[in-house]
Amino acid sequence: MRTDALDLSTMPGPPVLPLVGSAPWLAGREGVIQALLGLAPKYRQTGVFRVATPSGDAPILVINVAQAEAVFDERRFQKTLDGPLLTIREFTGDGLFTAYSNEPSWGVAHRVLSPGFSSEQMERYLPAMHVVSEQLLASWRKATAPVDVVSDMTKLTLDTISVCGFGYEFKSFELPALHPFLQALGRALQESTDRLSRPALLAPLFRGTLRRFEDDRRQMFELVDGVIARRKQTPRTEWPKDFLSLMLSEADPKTGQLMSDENIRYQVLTFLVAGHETTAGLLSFTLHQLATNAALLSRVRTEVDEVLGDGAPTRATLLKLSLTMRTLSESLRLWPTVPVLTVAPVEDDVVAGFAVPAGRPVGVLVGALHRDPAVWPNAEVFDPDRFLPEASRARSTAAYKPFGNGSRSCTGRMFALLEATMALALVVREFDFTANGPLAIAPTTSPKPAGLRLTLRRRAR
Ligand code: MNH
Repeated sequence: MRTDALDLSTMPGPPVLPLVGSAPWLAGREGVIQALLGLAPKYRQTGVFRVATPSGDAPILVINVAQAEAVFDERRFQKTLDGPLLTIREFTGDGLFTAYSNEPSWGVAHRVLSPGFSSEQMERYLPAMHVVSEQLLASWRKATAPVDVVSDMTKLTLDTISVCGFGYEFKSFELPALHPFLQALGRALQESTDRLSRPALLAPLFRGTLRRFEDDRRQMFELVDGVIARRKQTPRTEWPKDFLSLMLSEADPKTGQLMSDENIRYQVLTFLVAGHETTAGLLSFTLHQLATNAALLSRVRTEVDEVLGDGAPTRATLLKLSLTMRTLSESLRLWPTVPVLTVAPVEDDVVAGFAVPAGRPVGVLVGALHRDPAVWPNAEVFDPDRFLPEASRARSTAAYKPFGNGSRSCTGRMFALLEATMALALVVREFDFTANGPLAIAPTTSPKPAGLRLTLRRRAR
């Protein structure tokens, strides 16, 4: 370690009080992440700051591109788990998202599941994605009141990933409320964030909450184990080519190892966790933007009309919707739905001049990185053209990380973008819509617009 590195305890940040840590500076209707984003501009000079949560975590947060470049070097820093991810791991175990990089099961699953994300496979998922999108459109055609966007986008993304992932139909658009499994999943995810604001000393008093978390976890395991058992009882010749079949039939090309049933259960839950809130949030933020930005809506719609016409979307036509996709990219810049990436130095290292011991978690506050004025001029302005190829090439690759970094980055990225592009294109093709107010953000684990409702009208054509 460099000897001139500063001591970590001198890193700037809001005051830390006994018992509650920096809670007064982290409170707010929009939740901890929005509070951190509000604090970030004060610390642009150093590019990092630290806080203390009531739960006793003391995250170091990187906010500038220059400092992020160092922590995205995988030879020096590796993904680790901290805060909410540790709670999520209680039900996703050593699944891809919450595995430690040095756990052998990560490598096995990464190799077995990679073919499940090939372009060929995407082609296979497309019809199912289309069916679910059509269910959304059908429910919106019938709507007699403003629609609850986050709820509907959640139904869309959950049904899509569960059908494509393991052939399970929640039929969310036919149910008046979210399926009990999905409620359990939602509560368990929320618990992962709520724990941050619970003073460590008081945590044992939250017995009811803990018991409910246990119940929710059991309920999730039961449903998933049932799905796995049923697939195994079905003759192999009838197995669909989905993630579950891959996991049950393919051995790891490197070790020859088959995935264990327990690990497969964790992967199924991982796909549900990693693959629904994030995409639902992305679609909701984008719809709010389009509802309040008539010029952009008109440009996107022109593109959709020109490329799709009245036809059914295919992978090839969706990939031609370049402005629509840039709009999604710009949404993820301003409202990244995975708000923090956590890494730790492999050996004692230095971040922004501060000594960080090996293994000490360091977070990258993605929304702040995506607003670094050194790289993003007029950062608060929504401008999809920041993602024109030339502009993207001119930027540091560390400047934009909505899908994470390096070997631990999102394997579902293409799946998510195809799904979101399809849903967005079909919605703007058919509806005009207005939002019920300016953007507010909900304090959920993955940020989402709070209380967003759209008033829909079938588009005059
Ligand atoms: Mn996804 C990892 C963002 C959609 C499956 N995803 C990650 C990471 C980010 C991320 C960021 C890395 C997290 C970290 O470093 O700790 N993911 C997204 C976003 C969307 C998304 C913003 C939608 C928009 N993800 C999806 C979908 C799927 C999926 C859809 C599944 C079909 N993601 C994963 C998996 C991982 C992951 C699996 C873990 C990869 C690994 O570590 O090997």
